[in-house]
Formats: sequence, C-alpha cells, structure tokens
Amino acid sequence: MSETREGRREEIDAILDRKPGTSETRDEADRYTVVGAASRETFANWLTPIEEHFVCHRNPIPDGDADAWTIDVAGTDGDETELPLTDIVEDLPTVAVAHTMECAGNGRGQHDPETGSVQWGCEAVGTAVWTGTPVRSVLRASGLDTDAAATGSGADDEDRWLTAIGDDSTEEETFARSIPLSKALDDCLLAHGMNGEALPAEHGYPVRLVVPGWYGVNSVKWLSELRVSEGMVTESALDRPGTHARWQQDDYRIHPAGETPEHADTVPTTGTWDQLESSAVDHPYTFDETVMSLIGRPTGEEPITPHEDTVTVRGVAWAGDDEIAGVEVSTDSGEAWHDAELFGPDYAGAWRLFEYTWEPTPGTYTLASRATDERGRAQPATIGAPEDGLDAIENDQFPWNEGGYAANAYLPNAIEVEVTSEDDTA
Ligand SMILES: Nc1nc2c(c(=O)[nH]1)N[C@H]1C(S)=C(S)[C@@H](COP(=O)(O)O)O[C@H]1N2
Ligand SMILES: [Mo]
Repeated sequence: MSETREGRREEIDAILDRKPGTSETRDEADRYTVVGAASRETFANWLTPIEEHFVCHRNPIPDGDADAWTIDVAGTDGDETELPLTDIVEDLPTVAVAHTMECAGNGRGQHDPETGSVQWGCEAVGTAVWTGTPVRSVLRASGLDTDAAATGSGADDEDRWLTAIGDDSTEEETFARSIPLSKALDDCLLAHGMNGEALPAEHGYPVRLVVPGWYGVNSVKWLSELRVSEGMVTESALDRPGTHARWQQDDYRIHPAGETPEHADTVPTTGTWDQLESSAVDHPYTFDETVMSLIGRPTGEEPITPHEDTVTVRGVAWAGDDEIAGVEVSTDSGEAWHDAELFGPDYAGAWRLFEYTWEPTPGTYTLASRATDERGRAQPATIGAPEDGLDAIENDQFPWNEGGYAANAYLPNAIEVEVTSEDDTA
C-alpha cells in the first residue's frame, strides 16, 4: 500500500512542478491524484493553459508510447480490430474541438455535510482546444457501419452505446465509461494534442477520448479499447475479471443519502438536468454539464481600486450541450441582478466569456454570477440539505447528493471583494 501511495505522492509533486498554475486537492484517504486551478484568475480567460488545467484520475499514470500504442475496437458482433495509433494519426483526418471539461465532482466541497472524496471547490474546470481524430473516422476505419448507426436504421439504434476503456485499468477494476453512440459519432474525438502541444501524460498521453460539453469522467484517458454494444456497460457486459461497471453504474450517479443506484442498460434521456427532472430516471448519470458560471476577475484575493470609477467583472459560463443564453452579476449576495454581456469565442461545448461594468463606491461586496441556458434553466442559489431529500433542482436549491456530483449553485462560488477609493492608493 505505502509503496503505491509514495509513488502517487511523487507523481502529484511532479505534476505540480510541471503545472505552476495549479495546487493540490485530495481526499482524506489519498485515493485520488488531483490538482486544480490555483487561482480564480483562470476563469477570467477563455483558453486554459495546460499549466492551469486541472488533473483528475485515480490510479498511477500508465506508461505509454505513441509509436507502439494500439486501440482495440469491437462492434456489436464482438469482432475485434486492433488499430495502431500511428495509423489513426497519419491516415485519418485531424480536427480541433474546444471543450470545457468540468469534473462531475466540482463543487463537491460545497455540500454540507461533507460527502467524502475530493473536496473540490470550483477549481476542477478548464477549457482547452483538443486536436485529434473524430471517433466516427476511427469506427469507420475499423470496419463498423457508422452510417447505419448514425441515421437510425432501427428502433434499437437509440440504445447503442460506445464504451471506452482506459489503460490505467487493473485486474480488479477496469476504468470503463459508456456514452450513447449517437453522441460519439456526432462530435467526439480521440485527442492526441492539447492547446497545440502533444498530449501531456497526466491528460491521457498518448490518446484520450474527448466528449465535448460532458463531465470530465466521460473523457477516458490513456484510451486502449472502444466497444460498441446494445447497452451501456453493466457488470457482466465485458469479458474480463474484476469490476468494470463501477464508474458507470455505482459512482458518478446523483442520489440522496443511503440509496444504492440500480444498474441500467440505458436511460430514456441523457441530459443530466433532464434526468434530474424526469421521473423515469431514479439516479441520474453524470453526462452533459449543467448550466454553471464563475467569476474570474476580480479574484477577491486582494483589495481593488476602481479605474475611472469602474471595475470590470469578468468570468466564464457554460451549459454542456446547451448554449448559454445570458449571465447576470450580483454585487450584493444575490439580492439584485444586472445583465452581463457575453463576448469572445462561441463554440459548442466550450464556455463563453462574460463581462459586467460595475461602478462601486468603497466598501465590501459579495459578487455572484448566475447563468441561464438556452432552455431557460438557471443556476440555483444553494445546495440543499440531505434531510430536504431533493432529487431534482427545486426551490432554488441543487439536491445534496451522496457523491457530491454536478453541483451548480451560485452562492457557494460568490467572492468577497473589498473596494478602496482611488485616493487610498495615491
Ligand atoms: N482512464 C481514465 N480516464 C479518466 C479518469 C481516470 O481516472 N482514468 N478520470 C476521469 C475524470 S473523473 C476526469 S474529471 C477527467 C479529468 O481529465 P484531466 O485530468 O485531463 O483534466 O478525466 C477522466 N478520465
Ligand atoms: Mo472527475
């Protein structure tokens, strides 16, 4: 045990060394190797530099060599094709996709009482430009009939899923996640580059799945296998020892205290918020990211002085597969709200920048931001208490849930800012 933990300690230290814009957040049991953005300043900019991008995984980083790496692809008939990564990179098209990756556990540390595991504040989110090969091209190159799957030639197409497996898997436990095949064919890619550089080891070198707009856990790193099947991964679905459905079926599900999620082959709707609202899904899976925003400037870390009476409040807002319709900023803990302006890059699956021009007098203020998506769904104010027993977003409260997933309340992310008068600094 201690040997593995020692190794992981060294691994964290090495990552922190390489990434000066991050700092560590760990769970008590030291089961996770995670680092998050070190400053709110990360959320004042559209592109998150690799040095500031959070890292989240559980096992040690597997050794990998791009030249020798292969991806094992299997269709519903079980026939396997082994594709060398060099062929994928050299023979198939390369595209770039902007993706705001948020850990499903971002905001977990805002649950009261605590839920255990990594106590993230808001630092487990970032936007990178990922370059790689469309999943559609890879499946086609391996001989799968992607057109039939994409056009929906039969009722059961709805229930086709793609399971991605990471090379950090062990005999006891496979890291496997399933997404609907339709999503995989639509916009997912096997990324081998990040922000114009080779994919760093901690982000999945030599290749990872990127699922735009969906919680980070879906974007399997160190990708070694792809499986198309009639349902998502369940405990008997893969022909191998050990548990392989844990990360799909047990963890990363939103449920009240003391409940055990049932394992399912499919869900009638995959949107995370849609599942929360639907009585047909008891314990939602964390798929697409729910509407969320963060202020990045001012940071609240030091007093600020208005320039020509104004302070620019800037931040980012995202809503998974949905577009951001608007962002409001409050300077009084959410009593009054003012429309912010959206600006800058506008790509599906990536956050938008927003800005609000504030004219404060000296004093202490609590700044919050609240985003609304194109379907009119706004961030709730707070996270409820376990005894409220919420299983959906109700009464302006996000449901406290045992795993601490998908929290998107705005008040826990508010920042206190001290405004001094221009004279004070003269
Ligand atoms: N193989 C593998 N892929 C993984 C994980 C992992 O533990 N193993 N962690 C997931 C989780 S929980 C998140 S939030 C993202 C984080 O990606 P990043 O470290 O590149 O930011 O990777 C996902 N992909
Ligand atoms: Mo995560």
